[in-house]
Formats: sequence, structure tokens, C-alpha cells
Amino acid sequence: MRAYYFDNVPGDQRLPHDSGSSVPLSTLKQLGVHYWNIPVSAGGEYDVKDVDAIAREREYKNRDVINVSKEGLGEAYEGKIKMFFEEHMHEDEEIRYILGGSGFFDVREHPTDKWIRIAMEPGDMIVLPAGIYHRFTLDEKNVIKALRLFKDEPKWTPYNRGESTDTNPIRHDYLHTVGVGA
Ligand code: KMT
Ligand code: NI
Repeated sequence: MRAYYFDNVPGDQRLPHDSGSSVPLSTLKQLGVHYWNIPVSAGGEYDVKDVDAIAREREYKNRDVINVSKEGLGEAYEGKIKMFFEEHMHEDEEIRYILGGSGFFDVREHPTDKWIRIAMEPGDMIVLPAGIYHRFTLDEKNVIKALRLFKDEPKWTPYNRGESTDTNPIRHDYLHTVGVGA
């Protein structure tokens, strides 16, 4: 994993858009983003006990696997790719553990509103807190496979950023948690 400020240069979302300015884990932590590395072998194997330990501690009772690629998503591919890259929030955490391929999660820094790009590779596990504005894109390899963890029912409804998300109570709670207030 490497995190850096997005360069804001117009062009293909799949390019790195690396401004050259790295973002430390401590900054991500302040934004409520959690990160772990649990190694994944070249064959895609990992130690399930390590994932179970995090799942137990954080009460993620369920999990499934998503394959974001043309093959994995079929008809839904173009629509999903577009939806993932719209700036949005969720009313629950978004937890992803990368098993194969790679891609970028962009999260909004608060209060600067700068994009931080998080380059994810196999072994990287991330928790985006409920209420954070974010988006996702594949990189130029066009494939990522991830384990998704969730508490009960998956609540991944994306709420695109706008007036109604700015007043969403979960967003409000998030801003209080990061300590800058709404
Ligand atoms: C999401 O909700 O943005 C995704 O599931 C993206 C693909 S998982 C790396
Ligand atoms: Ni999301």
C-alpha cells in the first residue's frame, strides 16, 4: 500500500495520478481509515486466522468475494466502474482485503477536501469508516479481487455527495469523530 495526494490532473482515472507527495498512515488514521497487511501468496492464499481475528474484534460476521474485471462483472461492468468512481459515502464501513490484482481507493481528507489516493495490492486490508467521502477505480491492469467483510446485511448503498449527504446523520457523526465538527 502506498498513499499519496492525487495530482488532480485531468485524464484517465486508471493512471496513478501521483503528485509525489506521500501521505503517512497517521494521516489515514486521523481520517478514521484503518489499515492492515496480511500476506497473500502468489496463488492467492492467506492465513484465514488473521482475517478471522480482525473480523471477531470488529464484529464482521459475514464475508464474500468480489471480482472487479470484465470477466467477473459481465454485463454490469461498465455501470459498476462508473458507480464506484462517483464520489460517495455509505452508512456503514467499507472493508476490503485484496486477494489479487490492484486498484485505487481515493478518500477525501477533511477539512482540506484533498483527494488521497490509496494504491492497494494483494495483502492490503482497509476499512473506510461510515460517512467518509470516497471512490474506487481499477488501475491499468484492469482487475482486482477482494474479500468484502460486513457486519450483518451488507449496506453498501452509495450516497453520492450532495446536499443530502452533507446533512446525513452518519456523515455528521463521522465529522465529529474526526474531530473537526460539521
Ligand atoms: C466498492 O464498493 O467500491 C468496491 O467494492 C470496489 C471494488 S473492491 C476493491
Ligand atoms: Ni464505497
